[in-house]
Amino acid sequence: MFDKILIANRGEIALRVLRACKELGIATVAVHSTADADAMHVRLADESVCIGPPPSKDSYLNVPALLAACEITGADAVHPGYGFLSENARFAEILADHNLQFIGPKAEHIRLMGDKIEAKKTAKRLGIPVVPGSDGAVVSDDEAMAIAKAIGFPVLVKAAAGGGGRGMKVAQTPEDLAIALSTAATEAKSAFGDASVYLEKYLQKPRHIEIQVLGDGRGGAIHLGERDCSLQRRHQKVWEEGPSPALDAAQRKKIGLTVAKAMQELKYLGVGTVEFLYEDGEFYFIEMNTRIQVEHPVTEMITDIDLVLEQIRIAAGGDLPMTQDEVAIIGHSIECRVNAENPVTFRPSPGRIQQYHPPGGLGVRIDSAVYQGYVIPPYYDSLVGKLIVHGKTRAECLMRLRRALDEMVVEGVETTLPLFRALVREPAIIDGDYHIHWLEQYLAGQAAGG
Ligand code: MV4
Repeated sequence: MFDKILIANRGEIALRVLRACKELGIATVAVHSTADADAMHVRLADESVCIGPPPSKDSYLNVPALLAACEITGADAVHPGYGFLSENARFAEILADHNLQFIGPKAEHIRLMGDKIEAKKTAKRLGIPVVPGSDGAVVSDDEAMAIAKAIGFPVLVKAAAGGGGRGMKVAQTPEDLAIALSTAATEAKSAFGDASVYLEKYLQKPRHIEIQVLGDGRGGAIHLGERDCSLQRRHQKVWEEGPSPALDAAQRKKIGLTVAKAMQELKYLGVGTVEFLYEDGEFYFIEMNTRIQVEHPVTEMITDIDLVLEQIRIAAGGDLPMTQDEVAIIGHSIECRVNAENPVTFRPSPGRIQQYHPPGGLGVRIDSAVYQGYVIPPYYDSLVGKLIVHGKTRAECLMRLRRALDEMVVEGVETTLPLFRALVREPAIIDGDYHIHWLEQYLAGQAAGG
């Protein structure tokens, strides 16, 4: 096992990793920008190192500064959290070159899944269902038209180097296709330096369902059920829950075992998430994330597995914590991402938290690094904290969420709490009857006075 882990992140995930390290008896090193000197992860870590000025590129993304921090503290492993350097294959390789263990997947798998075309080809080869479309990059308008006509309009043009919704263009009809191809390629070239695009059938009202996996890197891999992340705004997830209200146990088992088998064949190491669009009873692979995700607590609550702790154990060469047969999905969990933003305009609202009262009680969890008097800096994401609830059933979970939201107090900055208090009373949410466009349509209706 590692002796000392450097946590190359900030905010709630830095604290989350720190807690797992404490439980494993591993010493911790926090790193921070000058803007984060008063942060909770800095206070709770055994040691801390200032790695640069506020902009992320000069601090949390500053690889030489991180290597120097490892050197001076004698850390033997680095946990990247999510975002920042968590899916940077080169960073994983540089750490290895310095005899430091990257707590994450093999660099080759990070790189493979970062290329959306290669990821999709790999998924298909491993027996995972994919969206009908081009087999790789499209090279000409004529080729694209032939494929589009074969799969049927509308089609979606996606950037190979994209992901998370960047560089996508819908072509509703054959007349739209040439423009969709050229704008997607131009945008992809300027955003990612790679103009390659590929084509997919456009799914109109799917759900976003993702399968959590855990692999030992030696051919052992299990799935831990799914999370439904359909409620999002501008590709930012707002509410995540598990199990998905759309699936039954047989569907869960079928897609879960397909994904687990694929990860066994890949010899995947660590935690990962295989993302699908789900429509009319069918799953369609879109991407794989090779990191711990923001919404991982939903899975922790329904499986009683500490994903961050297992991630660390596995990075140190440990075995999987259980067999697939021993994984049980218990009850229901919902996570709300509470952001320091105006609940209507979503404009960021950094500043001092004047009053803070987190909710508590049975089945209520808060993953947050804020405290009363803390000043949310303007330089980073606006997550105040995640409210995660668990119940025996979805109905109990919703009841508990309503109660917890009513208890929670965050004053001094604007937050998205009022949005969640409205959502838990919406019939479509209560019924679990929503899709990836539901929230934006709901917000448009609210803005129109509906
Ligand atoms: C799609 C799609 C419809 N059809 N692919 C957006 C982010 C990226 N991960 C994939 N995305 C989509 N891919 C096909 N073939 C619709 C989306 C999409 C979306 C997906 C998941 C969650 C929210 C979304 C919001 C808009 C579009």
